[in-house]
Amino acid sequence: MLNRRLLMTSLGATTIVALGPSTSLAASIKPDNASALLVIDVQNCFLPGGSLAVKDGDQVVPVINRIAKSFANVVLTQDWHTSGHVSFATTHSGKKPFETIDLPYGKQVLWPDHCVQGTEGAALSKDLSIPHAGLVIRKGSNKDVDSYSAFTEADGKTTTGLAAYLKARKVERVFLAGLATDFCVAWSALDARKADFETYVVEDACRGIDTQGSLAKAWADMSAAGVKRIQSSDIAA
Ligand code: VGL
Ligand code: ZN
Repeated sequence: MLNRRLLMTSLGATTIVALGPSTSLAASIKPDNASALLVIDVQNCFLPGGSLAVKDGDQVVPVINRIAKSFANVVLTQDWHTSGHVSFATTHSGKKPFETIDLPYGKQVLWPDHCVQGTEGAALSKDLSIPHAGLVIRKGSNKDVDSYSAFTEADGKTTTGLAAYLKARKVERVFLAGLATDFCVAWSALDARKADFETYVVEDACRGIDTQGSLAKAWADMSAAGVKRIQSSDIAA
């Protein structure tokens, strides 16, 4: 869609007229009390220098700090694994990170050890500045089941309670930001749709891992599920 209209003169010269703020699409979304920001896994392990570092992962932090000011409801998540977690390559002899295995609940990508409960790597970035966040959800704590999603574990049935919490708070719309776009952000966004929330992913407030085409697939899956892809500049301060 165009956010600016072009007016052409009949003499072939072109005049570009930028119409006033009322016609601009910039900052067109104003979060209200029925909106919540979900800040996914902005943890040291996923930041530069971490064991499962997402490229440019640290660049999401100032963007998230800025947009969080527009939300009365903010939920933070932490990936929170046991040592020897089923998603770690080191748990499976002969397996390397980024290989996949079949588990009772489906295909599992194997990862470097990351976000072990209580470790510095599992801590939220010290540069996150969202003092008004109301809830921290920890997920992936079941040794035998991964949980990319903030809503439902990878078995497809065990809930974290997040949907019920949001509904009890009368939230109807969720906005997702954080790491990684193609895993925990995407799975959370898809589950948000399943729970009937209007769902937005703030693209420039996320970064992806992108292994084996995962980033393009995640955007395609999210689009098919009705997830809206927006930029932080679409959100009014
Ligand atoms: C994540 C891989 C493994 C994520 C968590 O936060 O996207 N990715 N565990
Ligand atoms: Zn994990």
